Amino acid sequence: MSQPPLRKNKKRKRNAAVLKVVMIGDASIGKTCLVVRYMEREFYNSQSTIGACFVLKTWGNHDIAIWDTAGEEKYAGMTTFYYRNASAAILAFDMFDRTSFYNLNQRYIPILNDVASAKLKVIVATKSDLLDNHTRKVSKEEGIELAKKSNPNLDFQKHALPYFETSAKTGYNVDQMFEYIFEFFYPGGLSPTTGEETVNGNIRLCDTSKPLNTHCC
Ligand SMILES: Nc1nc2c(ncn2[C@@H]2O[C@H](COP(=O)(O)OP(=O)(O)OP(=O)(O)O)[C@@H](O)[C@H]2O)c(=O)[nH]1
Ligand SMILES: [Mg+2]
Repeated sequence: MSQPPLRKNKKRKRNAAVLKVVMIGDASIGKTCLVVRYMEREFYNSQSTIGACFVLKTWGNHDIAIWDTAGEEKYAGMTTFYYRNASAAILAFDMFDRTSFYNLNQRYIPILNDVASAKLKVIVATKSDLLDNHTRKVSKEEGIELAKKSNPNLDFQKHALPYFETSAKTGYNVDQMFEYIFEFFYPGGLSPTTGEETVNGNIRLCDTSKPLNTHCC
């Protein structure tokens, strides 16, 4: 009896992630909540990250690794390991915590520049939902200035300024921030190319709703 013809597998092969994005900033400023909001469309009180967590985002035909590093001081030695080979960095601070902004400039950016030649550094202010009842400690102008200073070779005629004010709680500007990065590296990345199926999914190798010691690196 003749065999039925093999059906062509329409699923594309998963490639090794070629783009690495690292999230950097002080503890409790909301890095993990940003990733959770983007990947899972949810907001919940996450636990402090241990070391670093990794998620894989599929953007069109591209796999993008997002590394969410721990901000707690005790992990400072190990987290810089995760900066290596990063193409882009999300440098986040809490707009109600001046020290977290100061530390980007004084601590994280110099280390990042030492270990990786990230082409894009996105400055991200977090917790904008609190603006109604709290006084911000870092102005928008200061954030913009740092974004300009951190990306001296960026063509601002071609690209929007890499500065975002965000809220993981409401979702404000979260998609825009991540997708600015993906579009920067893969313009039109979500358009189907060569008739191939366009996939938009994710793999998460860290569950922040559970004790993290067995999930994080
Ligand atoms: N109001 C408000 N609170 C937020 C927001 N994002 C985070 N938080 C709060 O800040 C806490 C810390 O957020 P995380 O995302 O765990 O902070 P982190 O920067 O990942 O901290 P580490 O993992 O220790 O480096 C959360 O549990 C929330 O209570 C936000 O957009 N709005
Ligand atoms: Mg975290």
